[in-house]
Amino acid sequence: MQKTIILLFCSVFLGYSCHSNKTITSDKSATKGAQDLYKRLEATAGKGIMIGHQDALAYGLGWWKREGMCDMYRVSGEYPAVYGWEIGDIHTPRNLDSVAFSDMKNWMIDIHKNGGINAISFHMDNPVDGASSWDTSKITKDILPGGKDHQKLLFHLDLAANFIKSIQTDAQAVPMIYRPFHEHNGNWFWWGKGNTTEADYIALFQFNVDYFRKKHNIHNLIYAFSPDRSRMKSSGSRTDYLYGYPGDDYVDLLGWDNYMDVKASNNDSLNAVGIKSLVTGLEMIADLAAEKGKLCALTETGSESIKDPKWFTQRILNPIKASPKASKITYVSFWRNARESHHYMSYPGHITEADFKDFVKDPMTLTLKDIGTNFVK
Ligand code: BMA
Repeated sequence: MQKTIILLFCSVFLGYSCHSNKTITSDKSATKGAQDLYKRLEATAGKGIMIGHQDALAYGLGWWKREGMCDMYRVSGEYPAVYGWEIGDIHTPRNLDSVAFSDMKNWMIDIHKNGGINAISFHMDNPVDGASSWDTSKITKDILPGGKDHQKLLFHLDLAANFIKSIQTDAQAVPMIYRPFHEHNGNWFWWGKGNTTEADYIALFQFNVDYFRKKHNIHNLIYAFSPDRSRMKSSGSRTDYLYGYPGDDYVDLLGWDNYMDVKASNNDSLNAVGIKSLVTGLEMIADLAAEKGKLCALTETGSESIKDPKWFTQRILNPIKASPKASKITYVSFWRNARESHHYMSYPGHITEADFKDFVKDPMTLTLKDIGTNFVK
């Protein structure tokens, strides 16, 4: 039986609709589209995990911008359910990875029309001197309200807001996930720990949300918070996870970036420590999300160039499936397929091809076909 049919059956007869009573609580003016998207994500929690991929339609190994092309599709015959997009360099025609914003906009609209889900991340340049988001100058205080460079923050936020508002179908704003200032517990971005105080980080996140809502009247976003595993002393620690948490009125989805980079002991080829750390962290986040009435997801993951042929089933899927709590995450999103030395999704000819097909075939994983339609009719 197709997974789609199972989900439809479940939604009608097994009370998905009960689960779906949850709504976005952070924004009383959330659009119906945003509420519906929230409910769709919520409805699958514990029953299926949507597969996501960054820049899935923009490029992959050996190709750039070809209609209908997508590495996940080339390997498995299925498209992702969740599509990650990056809006860093929003003040130029192309993002920091050379994807034209005009193309991104068209893809986002097309994805929405086909029932897929868009998720934006934002490697915002250092607004003060125009250097990249990896510039670690201590500038956060200066760009907050009252700071000497506040206008420079507004410049980037206005551009981001206008881009988001331009993504419409039938004159309605397309609902999407927005994940700003991610991995803030690491020290590699200007908004990261050590480069800004926790209080200023929180003020920045909150300012962004308030500015979008009040100044730009944007109410179609599901806001995601996403610390990085590598800078948590213990992946199961709530205190570590909640460093910089802006509050329940500013967050709808508890995310987590985990690149499975816990060091394995010499003779542990599967890296049981890394797997345990993944599951422990997801269980903690799922509990927290349930208490707060929020969604949860593995917002970024992958293993650079994927050296283990069974990585997708052995290191991600099976460990998550074995934990009813960790299985509550709504999606797992793999980072971009830039080149052989920097890719996180399988592609034709890669050692993970057979395993990735199994990963996609598993009843637990959900693709575009399971949640929407498909690009190839
Ligand atoms: C990083 C790398 C970079 C990229 C950035 C933003 O993790 O993939 O090459 O520019 O994300 O997408």
